[in-house]
Amino acid sequence: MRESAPRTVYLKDYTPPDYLVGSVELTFLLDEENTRVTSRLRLQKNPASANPNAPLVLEGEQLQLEWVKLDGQLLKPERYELTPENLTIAWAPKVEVFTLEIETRINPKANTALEGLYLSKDMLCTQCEAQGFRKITYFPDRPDVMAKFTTTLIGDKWRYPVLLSNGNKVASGDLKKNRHWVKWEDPFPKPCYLFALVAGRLDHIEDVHVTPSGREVTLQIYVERHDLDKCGHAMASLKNAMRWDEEVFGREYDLDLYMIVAVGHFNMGAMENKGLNIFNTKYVLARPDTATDADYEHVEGVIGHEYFHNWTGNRITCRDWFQLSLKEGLTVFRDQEFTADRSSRAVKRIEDVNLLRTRQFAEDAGPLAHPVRPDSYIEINNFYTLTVYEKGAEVVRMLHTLLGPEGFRKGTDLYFERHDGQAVTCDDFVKAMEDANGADFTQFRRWYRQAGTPEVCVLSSYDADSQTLELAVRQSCAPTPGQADKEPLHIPFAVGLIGPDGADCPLQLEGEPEPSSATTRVLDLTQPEQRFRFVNLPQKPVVSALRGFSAPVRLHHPIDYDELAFLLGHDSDPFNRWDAGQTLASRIILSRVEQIKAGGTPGASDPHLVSAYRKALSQDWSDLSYLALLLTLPSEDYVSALMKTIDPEAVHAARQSVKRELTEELQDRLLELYRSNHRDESGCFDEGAIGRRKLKNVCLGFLSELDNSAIHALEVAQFRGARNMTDQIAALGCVVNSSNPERQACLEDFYRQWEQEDLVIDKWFALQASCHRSGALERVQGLLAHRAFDLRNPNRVRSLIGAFCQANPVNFHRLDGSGYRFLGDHVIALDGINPQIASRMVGPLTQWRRYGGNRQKLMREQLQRIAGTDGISADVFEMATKSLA
Ligand code: B3K
Ligand code: ZN
Repeated sequence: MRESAPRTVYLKDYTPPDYLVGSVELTFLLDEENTRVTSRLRLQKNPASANPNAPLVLEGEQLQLEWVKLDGQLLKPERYELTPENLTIAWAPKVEVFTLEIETRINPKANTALEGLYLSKDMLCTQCEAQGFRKITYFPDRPDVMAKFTTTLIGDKWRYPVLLSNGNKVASGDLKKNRHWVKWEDPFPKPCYLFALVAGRLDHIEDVHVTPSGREVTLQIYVERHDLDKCGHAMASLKNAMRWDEEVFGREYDLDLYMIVAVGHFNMGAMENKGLNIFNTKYVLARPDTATDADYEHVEGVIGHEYFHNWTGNRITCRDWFQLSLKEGLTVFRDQEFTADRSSRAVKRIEDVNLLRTRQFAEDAGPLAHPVRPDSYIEINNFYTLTVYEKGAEVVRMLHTLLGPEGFRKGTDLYFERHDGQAVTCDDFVKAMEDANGADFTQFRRWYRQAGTPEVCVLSSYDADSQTLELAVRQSCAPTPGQADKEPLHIPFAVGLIGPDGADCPLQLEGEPEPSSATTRVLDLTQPEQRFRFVNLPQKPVVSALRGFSAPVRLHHPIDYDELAFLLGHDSDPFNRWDAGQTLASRIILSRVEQIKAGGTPGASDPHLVSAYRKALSQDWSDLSYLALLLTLPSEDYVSALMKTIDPEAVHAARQSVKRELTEELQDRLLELYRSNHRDESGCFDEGAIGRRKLKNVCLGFLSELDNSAIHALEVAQFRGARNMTDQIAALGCVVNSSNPERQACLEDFYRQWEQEDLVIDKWFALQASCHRSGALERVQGLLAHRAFDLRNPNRVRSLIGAFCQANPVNFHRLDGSGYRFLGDHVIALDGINPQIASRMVGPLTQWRRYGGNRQKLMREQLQRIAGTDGISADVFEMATKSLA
């Protein structure tokens, strides 16, 4: 056990900082194992501090303190107190402004947690959000202390020819012993979590962007030499993102230089450090033969996301870490809109909602449920969650829906004008939206403080005599940990009515003089129960509820198979059209689950689904990516989420059997579509070529269910002939998940072909880890010993251990508990290396309540074992104990 439970931090305890930092000058004498950091802080008392006699408390962890000087005078050790977490000077000068100088030493090579200053291969780099700066030097490490940073980097010319930090390069020079120095100055005050440095042997590509006001911005992307030919897409993405933010939000960039550095060892996707973004290579590098279409899209999305943070995060930052969604929810909303504008809006919306409904809803329904603005945390790194990011973005999206695009833009304009240069709260953001529009979001604010997914039930009744349709809508929300009683929320509920001819009906609510021009109406749900009566409807319409997924709620809308098929055929709302198909397929898979559990042999294939598919397959579609989604069966995770108690084997078997039957019925058409869309357009990334690849590969996925020699040959031909990664990996996936006799040969060839490309080898691991054939655990265990596997590289850990535990439910949840034990072992092993990554891996175990008795017991056993491990980190401790509570 840990010796003592780690400390919990509460939002209600927030107080303003006692001291402010005007400026800080940092000097780094860089060395892999012994870096010397000197800092010179200009400090002053904060007039807003509640305590005029407060001691000066700085945060610092795992630092070796050399000396401290106050206003130039060396401090004797009795003048300060040093603990493993703080440097405290009880008696700070009473003068207005004073100077504190500190020297510390750190060992980047020993830093396997990848937080603070660390080594990625031969490159030195930093990650400071949320609280990594305290592993570099003693500092008031909180986001509401914003300071001007000047940074001088000194290093060996051969090892560290490139020396980068935030802002503008202002001076450089040579030193004795083959060393050199570079000085950087960032004119914008920033919290220390946005500090960054990079030193290493790097190459770069360069371009220029001219902002509307005429500022010429130099854009640079730094990578290892070997990757220089994989940066073009990232650069194009950056330029697109800059233009988009200028046009859509009226925001332009504010420095003369914007740098991105790609590193191979990174705990998450990327980091928005001011002027010097540091990225996981996964979200920078892309070449048609090494990256899939999905990778291309993610690169553009993440480049956009980090760029957009320059205004939503950096210029205006968070007052405290409870406000994390202020920057993350808003920035995710912005990157979603960017991608929607750049590609297919409907497809983007479906992908985002899919993620939200399968993963965020599970988080919101589990033991770790928390509000978008949490009330407390033990380890803030555990709160970079789907709730803070994705649900946070949905909350911003609802404001956009309620205010309309112009009203929303007025709100963001006011927000930027009012709070530029400040550290603020989610409430300040909502206030700006209200003030700019004369709106009242008092009730809406509950979305920030109330956890859990609301349930919305809709009942409709049509009265032919009065030609009216009444909607009775009820909302509720189940209790979540620490929140027993829930209040009703302000839910924007978008509905449309579709007539028997398939066209949208004019919408006129009782009491309105005439129908509105729009055929989608956003109803304001504010009460536990409300009724809405639509008039002037000569024929009974079908209700299309929650169009565009206008709120992050679980919808209950009793509607029969025929109506679902009708919506799938006619709904003018592309999200709801797709969703009708998903609901239809889920119901059929779920009834198959019941048959399987009852020991019965599955009945004949379901006529509703077959005819719906046949219809979709026979139509002409302009957006083939959309058609590909329409044809994709709901995932096992999605179907599981609809069950009271999850039975992973039955879900897997049921979904597979439905897929196989559909294929048997429709194989000719699937093959025809496959053939007509299978062309070599490897270097093309227009919507057309991407759509053709997506559709073709969905068809191949169905066809591979036939598992016969003709299809095996087709798979292998695509695999061997592919000149782009989308086609190659899709074919390999089919090969590996079938009984194709060339399975092993293809896997070996793929490895040999891509041995030098880390990101492609990650795909090779992930593909095998998520293979649903039996024996996956043994194969994963074998791969742990592979020479390319490394527990210290987060991308590798995610691609093997993460993929097995999160993307292979039927194997992970093996009834003997061996999957759970495997995860327990690796969480414990990883915790000693990198607590953030270990903590992320705990996720699947936290869902134990959703499974049957024996699985529950086995999962709990692992959580107990993890929580009881000697010296376990606060990160993992919080996840394990909260999910057991
Ligand atoms: N702000 C960073 C996330 C930092 C995570 C720290 N554990 C990336 C992003 O959301 O843009
Ligand atoms: Zn972000």
